[in-house]
Amino acid sequence: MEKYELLDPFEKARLEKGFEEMDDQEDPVKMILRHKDVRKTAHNYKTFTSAAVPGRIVVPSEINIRKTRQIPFELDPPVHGVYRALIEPWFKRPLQEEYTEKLTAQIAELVEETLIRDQVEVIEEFALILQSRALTLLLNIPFKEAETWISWGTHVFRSEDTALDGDKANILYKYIDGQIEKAIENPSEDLYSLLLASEVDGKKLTKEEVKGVMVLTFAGGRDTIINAVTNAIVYLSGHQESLERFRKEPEIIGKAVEEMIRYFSPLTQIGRVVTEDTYVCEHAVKADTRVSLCWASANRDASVFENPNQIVVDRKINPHVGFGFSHHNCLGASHARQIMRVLLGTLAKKVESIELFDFKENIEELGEIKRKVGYDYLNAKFNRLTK
Ligand code: HEM
Ligand code: EMZ
Repeated sequence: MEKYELLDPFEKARLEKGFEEMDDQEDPVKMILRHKDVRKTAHNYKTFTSAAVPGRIVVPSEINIRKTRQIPFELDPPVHGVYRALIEPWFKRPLQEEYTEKLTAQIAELVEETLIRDQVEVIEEFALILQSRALTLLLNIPFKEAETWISWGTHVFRSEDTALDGDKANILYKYIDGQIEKAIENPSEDLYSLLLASEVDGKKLTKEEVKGVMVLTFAGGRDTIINAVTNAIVYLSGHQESLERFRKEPEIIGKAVEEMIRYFSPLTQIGRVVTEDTYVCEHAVKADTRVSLCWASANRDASVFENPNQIVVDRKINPHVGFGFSHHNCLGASHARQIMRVLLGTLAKKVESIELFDFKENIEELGEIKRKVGYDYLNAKFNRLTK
């Protein structure tokens, strides 16, 4: 197996049954595996709700480490749409030219810092730094704030040895509470201040609601970006010819980004809670149990994607669900796409090849199924393009 490969562990169950079951803290999950079923279920919020107890739609469940409802993620229409509309324009700012220029400067500097090193640990010394620095642009916050976020490690709720770490989560919650108080005293042009000034039905958002948006922004955009960036580096280490292609045909970079999101599927699945007795793939499911939309499986469905287990950098038709589907589709997608486009473009311009040394894979345990989603650590060297 090539080092960059992320196998599809769902194939057999997807073909045979269309679903797979996993246990999770005594609240089992029926994972929905086919592209068609994932999309259909994502639409049907009346039977498959996101507005359950905070943390329950996440797998592994976060109900024991989180009381704050993440907004708009843990709401259903029509309320969902009201909150989403408040922040959607802000999350489209990454498409502006000035934003892209700043992001390009950040990433060019980081790649330069990496090129002069004999060895770099890609997770902590590249992907985490890139993600944190870029987030200062999304929040419109001073660049130096990234140093605090870098010190938290890759995932804000998980740590090396425990699936969910309450102490670690509390660091994030305290930090956000503090930032909200600062923004109340000293409003500025950042996301906190925008939220604090926003109204729903003529009423200002509560501090708890502001916190709900901010926790989601920090948590949802962290290990997803880190995995996307790291997997891209590993893929390119085995595919120097793709770097060359991006140099010669920069117009395909957008397609390559979509293909990498499909193939890597940095967010494996997100759950829903069943509101009434129903059927999933002809299989009875009871009210108040959990199902999940398994984006990673849907993205390898051979009835939708030709050669699903290959990265085809210029894949023409690519209806992947890596950023979700329907009303909850990823609000951070513009930011994530810009990061990946700028990264691939910058690497193509400056880097000839990437050498990999030792690494440890990050394997998610999903009942019987194991899925590689990224790396715990990965040492590499970037070699400068001299021609
Ligand atoms: C929603 C994936 C990056 C913020 C989602 C959903 C997916 C997803 C699959 C749908 C969840 C559902 O249906 O319940 C990803 C991937 C990313 C990424 C693969 C990176 C490659 C980000 C970033 C941010 C972000 C950078 C913000 C900083 C959000 C928000 C939602 C969301 C706010 C909820 C939208 C809603 O409920 O209307 N993401 N995400 N994501 N994501 Fe992302
Ligand atoms: C939640 C989730 C958001 C969750 C759209 O997905 O991402 C996960 O990484 C977090 O742990 O709390 O924000």
